[in-house]
Amino acid sequence: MTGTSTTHQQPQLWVGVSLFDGTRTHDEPMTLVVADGRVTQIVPSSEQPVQWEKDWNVAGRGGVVTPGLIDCHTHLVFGGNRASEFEQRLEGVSYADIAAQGGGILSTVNATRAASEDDLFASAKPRLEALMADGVTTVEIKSGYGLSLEHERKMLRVARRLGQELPVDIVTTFLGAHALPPEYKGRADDYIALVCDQMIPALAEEHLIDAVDVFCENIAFTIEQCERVFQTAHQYDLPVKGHVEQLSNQHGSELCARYKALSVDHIEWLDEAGIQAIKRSGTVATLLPGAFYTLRDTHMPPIEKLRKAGIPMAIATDANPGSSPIFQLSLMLNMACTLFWLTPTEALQGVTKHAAQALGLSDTHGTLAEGRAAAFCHWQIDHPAELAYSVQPNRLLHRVYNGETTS
Ligand code: DI6
Ligand code: FE
Repeated sequence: MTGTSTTHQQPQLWVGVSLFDGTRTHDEPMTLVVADGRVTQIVPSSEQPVQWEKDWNVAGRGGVVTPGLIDCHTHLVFGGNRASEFEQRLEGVSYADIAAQGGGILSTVNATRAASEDDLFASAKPRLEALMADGVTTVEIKSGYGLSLEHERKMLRVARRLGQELPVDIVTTFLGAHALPPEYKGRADDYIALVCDQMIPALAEEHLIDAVDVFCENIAFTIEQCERVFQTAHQYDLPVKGHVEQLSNQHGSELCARYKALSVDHIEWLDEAGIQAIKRSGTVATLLPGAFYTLRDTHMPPIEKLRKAGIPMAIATDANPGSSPIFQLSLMLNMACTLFWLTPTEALQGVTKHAAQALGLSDTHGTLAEGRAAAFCHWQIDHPAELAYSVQPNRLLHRVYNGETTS
């Protein structure tokens, strides 16, 4: 540095921290140097030159540093809420029954269609801020409650605007094949034709889509219909992913693997053939313990088999008004361990390195390394495992995004 520029800020130091870097927790206290929005050095604190603390700012000392957390599967933009269905479920009506009666996703579709872009922005913003206050610096947001070009566009524009107005990276996913809109009842193939022939081309042209998702399930779309959507996505050079094997095994994971999907999500009913397929395709297995918990699911995803196969496991909130009205990613760390028997390290990898991979962002996000953009969290705890161990808000001391401390 020449020292002539006034725009360069003094490097900031984070000294004597217990560092989880996205892959592992370092054995000894570490020091991070942040300059011009980047992590420029990571060294053991015992080897830190004395001069550093004399010349530069110490922004934090002690505690734990992790990469900024990544919520790689959310439906954060939606109208209304479904508290009344929560009450129905408590009276014994199942999620699938509610959906079959025109409630569930479709009741959120009605409320989302009725909402303006500003309404949707205003209701999504505090949900996003809740995630950010919990250490999240990257969030994937899906469409899928509009189910027409006009309303899917509206949702995706809101997602993009959230990323422009708040200090957080937003990745958008088009989920037109989420549910059959009422006006297409009995004409699912026609709706899929609309998704493929009109929605994806228009929304891709408007740069509103980073990836394409489907809901492959007996209450949603068939393998053949999902494959049509994937073919179209690939024509527009968009990566794909799938809500698969959530309520039954439709072999959606094998379809996803054939299309080199970034991730397969839910996967409670994933079988051996599916595991081998996603292993070959390098697809991430995304676990959504909040939906498992909310739906009182009892069919566990095949964690031990995934682990043995060496498949990267991501963890996300699935934040949505029906099956996972949960806007706290740190709670998912605890649930992943308690419900799914992940280790705290696996859980932390699931919201950092592996979540980045599930979004196709491995080169830039999810791990802390010299040269990377500074997106990390400084926590008031002694060891990274504590993040998964206790369910406790307000432990975030600093959230650093693009080198700026935002809380
Ligand atoms: N699976 C989910 O977990 C969400 N969508 C889906 O396909 C649930 C969406 C909702 O219930 O509103
Ligand atoms: Fe979902």
